[in-house]
Amino acid sequence: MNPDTSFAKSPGWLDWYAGPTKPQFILPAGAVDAHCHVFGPAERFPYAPERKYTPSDASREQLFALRDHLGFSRNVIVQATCHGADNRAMVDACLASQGRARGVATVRRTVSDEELQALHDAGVRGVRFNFVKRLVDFTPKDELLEIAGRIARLGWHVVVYFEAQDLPELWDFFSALPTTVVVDHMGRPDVSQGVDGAEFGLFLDFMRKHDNVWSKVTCPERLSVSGPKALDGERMPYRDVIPFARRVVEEFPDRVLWGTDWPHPNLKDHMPDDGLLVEIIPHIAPTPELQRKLLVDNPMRLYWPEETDHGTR
Ligand code: 0GY
Repeated sequence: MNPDTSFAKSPGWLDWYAGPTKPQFILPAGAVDAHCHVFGPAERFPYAPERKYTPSDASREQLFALRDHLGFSRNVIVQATCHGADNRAMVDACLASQGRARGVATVRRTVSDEELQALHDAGVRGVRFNFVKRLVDFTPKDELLEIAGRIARLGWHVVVYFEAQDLPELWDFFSALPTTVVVDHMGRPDVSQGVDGAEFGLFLDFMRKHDNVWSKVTCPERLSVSGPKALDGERMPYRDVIPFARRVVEEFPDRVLWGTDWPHPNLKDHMPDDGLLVEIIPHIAPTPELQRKLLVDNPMRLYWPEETDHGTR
């Protein structure tokens, strides 16, 4: 069978964790899981021919069940690279959510104004530019700038995914973006270099110098070197990542977002229990006020501005 259409999972693929713990940390009312994905189901929403991995399906119903189980009210569903620029699975989930999910799409420069408007009507409020080489092929920066200019007119923002060592090269490009810019997973620091290391210092500097830049303080399970893993009831997992996230939350409380990253694509070692991931939140946002900003006020301002007193640019 043609490997492009068989949708057999990539070798070594880990299925997402079934039956997560109920978190002891009670999320504030209206909390938003601001980084998660849907995958397929492949027979309805085929994976893209240009994908770099084939995941196990993770449907909208399964995502909404996780939302309810963990105590979230809403989701921001980020287009995953396994679906390329075919946003149908993400759009379908947004439309089925009864207003409780908004989306971040992937588009090419060939996207028409009508298609952008249809994405907007479905709940899309951003596009994602991915610079992680194991996930995507290179897209020229002039194409990305052109897209950014067009989506800015819709009031959308740009989500960027890159690895820490690439920030110096990307700095000028990011600085030229005309929208709010949301960085995935704190720019993926190498946590073994320490929270006071030069690499993370550059990222903090980047946020200091650009007040339109936000960060998702997400993915400790991806960044952690020494764990412990979010398994077996461990309520303070990935301790080596906590100081990084806490530093960002405390310095930029109005420009941070949190999400599960369910269903956790491309983890090689283990799959986290999402209930235990939620237990990390009070360690990175230690006061109720910081928790409310991180989980409610900030994502609402960015994704549901019409429901807040003031929007964001
Ligand atoms: C994440 C991280 C990853 C994958 C993707 O779109 C994607 O395929 O985002 C990764 O492999 O690091 O944010 O889900």
